[in-house]
Amino acid sequence: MNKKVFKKKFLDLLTEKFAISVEDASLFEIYTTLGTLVRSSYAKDWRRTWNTYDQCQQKQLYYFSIEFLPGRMMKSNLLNMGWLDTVQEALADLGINLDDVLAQEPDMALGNGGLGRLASCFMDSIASEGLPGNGNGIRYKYGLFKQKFIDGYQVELPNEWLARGNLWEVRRESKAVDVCFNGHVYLKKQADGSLEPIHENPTIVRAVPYDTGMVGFRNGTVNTLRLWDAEIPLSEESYYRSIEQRRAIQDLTSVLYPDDSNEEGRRLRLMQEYFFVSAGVQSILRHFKAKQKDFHNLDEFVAIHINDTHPALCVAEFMRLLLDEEKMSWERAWNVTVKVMSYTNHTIMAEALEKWPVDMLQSVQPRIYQIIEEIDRRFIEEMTGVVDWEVIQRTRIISDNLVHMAHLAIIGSHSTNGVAKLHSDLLKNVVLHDFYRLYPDRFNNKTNGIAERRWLQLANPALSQVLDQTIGDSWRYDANDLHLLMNFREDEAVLKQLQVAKQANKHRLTEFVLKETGLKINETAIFDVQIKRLHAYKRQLLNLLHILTLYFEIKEEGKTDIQPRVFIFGAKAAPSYHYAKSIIKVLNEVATMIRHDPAVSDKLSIVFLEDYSVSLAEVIIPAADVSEQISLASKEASGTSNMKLMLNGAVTIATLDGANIEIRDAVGEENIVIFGLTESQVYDYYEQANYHSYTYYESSPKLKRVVDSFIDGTIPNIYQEGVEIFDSLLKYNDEFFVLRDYEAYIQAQRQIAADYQQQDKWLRMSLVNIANAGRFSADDTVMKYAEDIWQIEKTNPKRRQAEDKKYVPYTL
Ligand code: 26W
Repeated sequence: MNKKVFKKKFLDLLTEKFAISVEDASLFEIYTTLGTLVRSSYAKDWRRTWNTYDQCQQKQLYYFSIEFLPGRMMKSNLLNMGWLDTVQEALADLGINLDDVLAQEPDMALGNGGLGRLASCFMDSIASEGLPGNGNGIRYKYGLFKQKFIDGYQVELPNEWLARGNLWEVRRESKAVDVCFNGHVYLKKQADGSLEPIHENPTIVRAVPYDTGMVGFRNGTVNTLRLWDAEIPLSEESYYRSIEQRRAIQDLTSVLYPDDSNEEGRRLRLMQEYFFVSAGVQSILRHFKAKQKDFHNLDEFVAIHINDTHPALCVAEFMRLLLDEEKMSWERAWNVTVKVMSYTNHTIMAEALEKWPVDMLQSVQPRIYQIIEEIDRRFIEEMTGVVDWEVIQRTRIISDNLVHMAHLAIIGSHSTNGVAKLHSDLLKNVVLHDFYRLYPDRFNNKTNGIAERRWLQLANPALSQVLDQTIGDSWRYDANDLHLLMNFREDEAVLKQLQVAKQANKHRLTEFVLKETGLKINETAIFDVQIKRLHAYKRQLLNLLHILTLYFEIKEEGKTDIQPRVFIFGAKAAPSYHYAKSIIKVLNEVATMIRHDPAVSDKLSIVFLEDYSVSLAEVIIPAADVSEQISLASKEASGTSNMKLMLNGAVTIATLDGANIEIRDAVGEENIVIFGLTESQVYDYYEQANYHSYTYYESSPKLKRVVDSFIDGTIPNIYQEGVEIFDSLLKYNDEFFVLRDYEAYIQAQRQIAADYQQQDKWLRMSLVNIANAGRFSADDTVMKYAEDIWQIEKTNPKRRQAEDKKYVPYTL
């Protein structure tokens, strides 16, 4: 595939599709033509990949996640196919800027934050490692809401991402399955005395799969992301006459629930969870059945991964099909189910652990509830006499009229892992300690990783070029080779090149901010970045206390030697999360106050960018100098923005929480700035219940001045929100120890300013962070999952070589 061939094919297809010449074509028509070309080119490999798995009878992984956050796919597909540079140049020859074409693609934002993005990073890595893995999720018509700031307040707008179609998906009508809800089930005695469950007058929904190719990096592997949509079953057309009934079916997959840490407990959410689980499991067993294999060793061919508790019904649905359809005995069905299933926990926040009311689950899917009841009864029976009754009470699946989904996932699978060392230890020693005692071998850690192709090669071509010139391009194939950069930490020329690349990215972001907001930011200032969902435990409020401290030091203490800083925020709050929305309002009001105050605006500025997304992160992260990872220790399971910012040369200011600890281990104390309570100090406070935020407010005039500014009118237009925050810190005793960590944080920020002023030192710190970021590659993470949990293998190299010999890289 070369420029000449590409241009010919592209212009021919443009004519064929739109009967126009490139001069008259709109950017969207050019985008659609390019996408069609790309998709048709990897289609052959997509089919061959699937056939290879089939012919090799390979064990396959099915990664069940209610969220996927791929962002845009065009540039990633072009990179992984090895077309990016050629297409960029060819289009430039035709007077087209590839970036303008790429901007035509809507973000596929079918997720809230960390969990969804991790699933998409994993999809990219599983394909790039040549592992037989598929994604299974929901094709929401509306993605995560679009965020607008009206008068500083977050306003949510519908995100109709499919409005102009989606050229990456293939509708697979023939692979549709029916999913049953509601109705009631009774057990009918059969002639042979067995009891046959009869599901009477169920609501039947047709689940139609839409498949999207997951293109591996330069290896010819194209795996499948299957997203399910709900439709009215053809046969039932007549039955669902009323608009309401028809709407209810369509509503099933219409919208992504925008909460990422607080279970709303809505019936529709539970139906969504069962919908994509049942559709996915049915299609897996249908495929397996077609291969006439023996169901008893299903686990040799199928691995199902449960991404947090949202797909935990996989355990019961798998049992339902093995029992009711395949007539397997309970014991044998259970045995194979546990071997097939594995579960990842992504949060210890109590309010995020799903517990569904018994009567709700019973009415949504009566047969599934029956099976869960039996799983629970047998669990209790098995544990009775083995462990104390209290332990059984605490670990059983159904208690206080609630179905504890994490308990079902742990009892029903052979592996439960956390997403960073500290998090996995907290699961074993605190949150899931009872289960750890019952099943010690099931618990393990798999520290998160990121798709370094997207977060470096795609997002940061300037730095990628410096790396190619300095250490060669092997890092593009194995991110661990980034470590070769360590040999250049004393090399002035290389440090200078890193500085130039960072400055170019800061300039790019400055231009973007100007275009999007009209704000002119000082691109020589420190770009201090906090990008993640708005949540009290992530402590965007602590970041704001530092900004206000600098503000008053300038305004009221006449301090002048303040290192200019631009504080960049990206954050959506769940629409029902009132406190988080108040923090957004106050952040925006302080931003306005500073911008309009010439005494400080040359030194300080806050840029709160609207509608944070994967694509926006790709512009912000390469421009970051400082990475804010300041959650209260023990609360952030892992974090992944911390890894992305490190990879792009930002220096991290962090608490010893989640994966920040492993980042510190990777770069060394001198290349990161750590502060604040440790997880054990936090737990000591919980034990002794002796934290009184007031004492910190009273003991520090600086802190008192800052906290008082929330209610004393210093900050305009925040009366209600100011009081809410003031009370949360004092009256309600500051749940996330913001005042307790304030002093240490301010000191740490002083350290950052001092280090930044010594640019050679700073650049060396930046280099060491880039060089050691390879260990957080999702390629390595998924390989550990594959070896330890899923027992899946890359398509055997011998077969692969044979295939490769015949295989011609992505031709046109
Ligand atoms: C029921 C509502 C709900 C929805 C989503 C509860 C919890 C979630 C997710 C589990 C929240 C989430 O995204 N957790 C984040 O997962 C990342 C990937 O492992 C971690 O890096 C983050 O630390 C964790 O907060």
